[in-house]
Amino acid sequence: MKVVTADPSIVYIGLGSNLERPPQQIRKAMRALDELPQTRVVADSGLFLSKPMVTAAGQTTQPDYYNAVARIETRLGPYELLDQLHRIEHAQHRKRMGHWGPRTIDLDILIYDDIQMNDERLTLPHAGVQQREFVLYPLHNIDSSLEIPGRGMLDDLIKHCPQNGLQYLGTIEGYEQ
Ligand code: A4P
Ligand code: MG
Repeated sequence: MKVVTADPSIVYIGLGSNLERPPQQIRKAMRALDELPQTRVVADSGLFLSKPMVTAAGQTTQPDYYNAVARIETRLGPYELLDQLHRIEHAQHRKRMGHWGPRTIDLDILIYDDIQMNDERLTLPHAGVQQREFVLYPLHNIDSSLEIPGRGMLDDLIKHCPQNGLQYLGTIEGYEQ
């Protein structure tokens, strides 16, 4: 009998934290991603410091965020992967103070192969990727020639996305804090 092993999917995960020693939260989540079944981290963006997004209500009183992006290869399907991300979030005692509020760790599926979909559990690519400097610039560190399915070429999207004070801090493992 022939065993057929499909190629793994290429997926980009966004990591964000602004509570309880964020660089350590990012480091821990990155390691947890690499330990997921049938999954490995093949590249990361390094660590970035970013200003919190301003909500429609104009609320900005929360700490700055630490952000990073990981490129993973996985044989988990999109929903299986989403469940695993929620498991990692819970393991890191995620507290969520409202939509867009401060959090110990937030893991979003930014891009999953070339899938474009929108249902009650999952929007792919993640809604808003093309406006977020803390997503586009880290993605650019991994692959400057990337195309975001249905949204455009990363190079073009970045031209219309101000850095808004985004700072590159160096490698995730090397950053002291
Ligand atoms: N969901 C749908 N699509 C996806 C996807 N592609 N990846 C659903 C992950 N989840 C997805 O998410 C709520 C629901 O979205 C999930 O149950 C899932 O089924 P959540 O993470 O539980 O809630 P949330 O994080 O409060 O909402 P959301 O919309 O994910 O918020 P965002 O967009 O992640 O924004 N400022 C800076 N500088 N850096 C940040 O990282 N992050 C946020 C959170 C706000 N401001 C920020 C940052
Ligand atoms: Mg989220």
